[in-house]
Amino acid sequence: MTDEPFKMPSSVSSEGLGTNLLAERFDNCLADLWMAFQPIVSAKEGSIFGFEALLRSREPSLPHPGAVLEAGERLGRLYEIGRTTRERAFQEIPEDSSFTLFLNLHPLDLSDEALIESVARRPELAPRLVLEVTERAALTDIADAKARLAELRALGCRIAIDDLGAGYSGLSSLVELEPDIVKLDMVMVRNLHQSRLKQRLVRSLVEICHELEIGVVAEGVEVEEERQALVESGCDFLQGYLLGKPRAGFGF
Ligand code: G
Ligand code: MN
Repeated sequence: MTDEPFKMPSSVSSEGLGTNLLAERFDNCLADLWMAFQPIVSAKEGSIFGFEALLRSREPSLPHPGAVLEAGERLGRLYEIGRTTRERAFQEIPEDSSFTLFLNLHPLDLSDEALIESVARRPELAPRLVLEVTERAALTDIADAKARLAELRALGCRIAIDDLGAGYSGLSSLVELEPDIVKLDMVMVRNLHQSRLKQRLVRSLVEICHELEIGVVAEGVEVEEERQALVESGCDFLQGYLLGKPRAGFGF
């Protein structure tokens, strides 16, 4: 017996893999990754407000975004994920459109000079960007995180708190980041119509956000009853399989 924690088989987790092999798989993944886009609609009208860009991997050993991020972290190559996904998403956005593009940031991306540069190079795009941050890795660990966010804001980007209510993104992030938008995690959305407590919480949160001029997006909306309860709670925007699954391009 050892005190070693249980390790997933290497086909599932990158843990325990040789660095060279992992690097090879990571290279393949980056060379071949694609972006899915999921619609975010206005709660009242159902019209498209924007799309969230979501990383998708074709590398079988790194099948989902979590695995890709974990590999990037282990290899010290996390920046490359952000750089590649931004490049792909910016390439794809049609110039004759005006929707908002939501992009996920890893907190470490904030210390990457290339992030600010990539936004500064596309001044016409910056006001259409919402950068989503979570507290998965505490932002307080990143030197100058707030200064970087301020720079991005000065370029015209908006900032969203992702996964609010999920545990790793708490109310303190509201105070800390003063976001333009909050994204309510799907744990708060799931079966909202069946929980008076959730309804009360969502309603209060929406009220506070509106007082602070923060827009509220509800994530992971799957059924009509949830949609209805969210509209009644005053949510501004909806995202989830009910409204549209993530897929290639900006179809709806
Ligand atoms: O952490 P973040 O909120 O960025 O992750 C969004 C993830 O949630 C994406 O991987 C997306 O595929 C997934 N997703 C989007 N809509 C739904 C939904 O309605 N239900 C579920 N279960 N997952 C969803
Ligand atoms: Mn997100």
